[in-house]
Amino acid sequence: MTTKTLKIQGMTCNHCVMRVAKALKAVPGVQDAKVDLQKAEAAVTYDEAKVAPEKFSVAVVDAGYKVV
Ligand SMILES: [Cu+2]
Repeated sequence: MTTKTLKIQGMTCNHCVMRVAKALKAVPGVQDAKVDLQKAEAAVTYDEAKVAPEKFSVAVVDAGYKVV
């Protein structure tokens, strides 16, 4: 397992946090996603054999936010 931290742009409340966390956790190979509103960050724990981190930005954009 590997953990990668993403900088997320556009989150304004806990609802956004939930949306981003849900989107990231829905990516196959992702085990956990911890999203921090204050830091505007998401820590994604994933199986590097199953998923490439590029997929994370796609999931975040699909949820309506941006990875910076
Ligand atoms: Cu929000």
